[in-house]
Amino acid sequence: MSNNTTGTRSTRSTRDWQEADARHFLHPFTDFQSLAKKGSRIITRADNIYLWDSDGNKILDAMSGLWCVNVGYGQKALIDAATKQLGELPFYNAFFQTATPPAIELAELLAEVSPPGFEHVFFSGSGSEGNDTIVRMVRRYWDVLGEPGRDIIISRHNAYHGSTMAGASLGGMAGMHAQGGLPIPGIVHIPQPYWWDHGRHQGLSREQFGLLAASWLEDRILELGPHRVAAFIGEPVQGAGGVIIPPSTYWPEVQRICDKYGVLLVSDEVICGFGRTGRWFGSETMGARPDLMTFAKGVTSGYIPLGGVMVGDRVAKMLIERGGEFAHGYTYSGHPVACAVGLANVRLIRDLGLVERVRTDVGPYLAAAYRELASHPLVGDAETCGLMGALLLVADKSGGKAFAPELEIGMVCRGHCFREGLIMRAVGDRMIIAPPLVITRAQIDEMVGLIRRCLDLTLADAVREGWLKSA
Ligand code: PXG
Repeated sequence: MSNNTTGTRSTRSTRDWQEADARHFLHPFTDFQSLAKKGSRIITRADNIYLWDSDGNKILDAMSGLWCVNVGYGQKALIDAATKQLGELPFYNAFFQTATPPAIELAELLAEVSPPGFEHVFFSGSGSEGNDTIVRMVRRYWDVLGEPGRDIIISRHNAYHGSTMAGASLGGMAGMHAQGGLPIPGIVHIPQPYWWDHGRHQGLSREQFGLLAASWLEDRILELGPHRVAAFIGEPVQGAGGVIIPPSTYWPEVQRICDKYGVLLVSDEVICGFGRTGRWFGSETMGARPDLMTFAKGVTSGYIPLGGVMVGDRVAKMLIERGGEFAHGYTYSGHPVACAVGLANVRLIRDLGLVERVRTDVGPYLAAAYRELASHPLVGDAETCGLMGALLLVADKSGGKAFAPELEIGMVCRGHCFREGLIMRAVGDRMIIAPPLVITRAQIDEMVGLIRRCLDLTLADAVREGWLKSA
């Protein structure tokens, strides 16, 4: 037990927080021992797009917390909704012929903002749980239809679908599969639609490559036998994988292939949902019409945990009319406080016109800034989709050669960001952002100024250390 359990927030020093943290708190996706040596940065408060740490440093949060704080920090409508609901009814379940007003009203509102054909929602507590629901629901659908052997779900390498057994199995992260005997049976992976790695060297245009990458889905369906393939799942834009924006030809072709073989199409909207790409859902931006959509994060702007699945008519009709009891659910399915916050959040996104703003104003403004960043000597490729952006760092701009992996150039750049008061993630050599949707043009200028400064500092390191390669 800690010897300082009585300390109040204001009286504990950063050092004290770090020591207690290292003693007791096992962080997600973390090398515990190495974090204990370095010490965590303690984040104590936030407002709009900024965070403050326990030493009083102000930080521009270009990652929206973890891809979730779409409306920015400190929104009174969300705080009030939570407070009011906590007082009125902090919890009741939805299992035994009961429901609560916030869960019903949020379900109603989600059906309204979703594309046509989505009238039903199944709530979970997170994106990972939402994808567990996807696996259960997809297989149940084919069971009810009398095709129980149709149980394989196709996903992609370098996808991220969560960290539960099913989520991590659907995901295509080799490091996760290596721990704990994953993937679970019945989940297979095809290569991702990443032009830079898989299409550029073959001399294909991005559009040509998009069709090729989609054809890998058809190849796999035919290899397995269409009667065995239940569903295909993908993120419209891969987030955790490094903001991999597929060519415009990819998703329409994936849609055509799924239609051809009757395979269910699942769009994991955990990151892309709720305005991130400039439409309510990323699949709308990408030109796909999924049967199921996983959501989480942006549904409450991360103020409180909530996730779920939007269930399209094809699946809903089968489960409702012919399925009997669906033996699946969570204590917190339709949690009233989470749903009250979700309701306030989705209304706020709508009232502030944030989705439209991303599509027609701040999204294009960020895209223009990134076109300029593309000329930086370290940047091989710069792309955005709505308010997601990626910069690929290269050792030789003219030939696009990569840095030696052991240099961990992304982490070098991230270190500069950390010191300069900017949160930008590194995924390998891709530097990625996904700022709150409320960010203004002036704040985008500020953010891009910081990004440029961190790139300059990284370039100076690379020159000094002789890491750059010539063409
Ligand atoms: N699907 C997608 C597309 C996600 O991005 C999940 C599912 C799982 O959601 P929960 O709520 O169970 O975490 C996610 C989560 C990263 C990072 O490193 C990304 C996520 C989570 C943690 C880290 O970018 N995305």
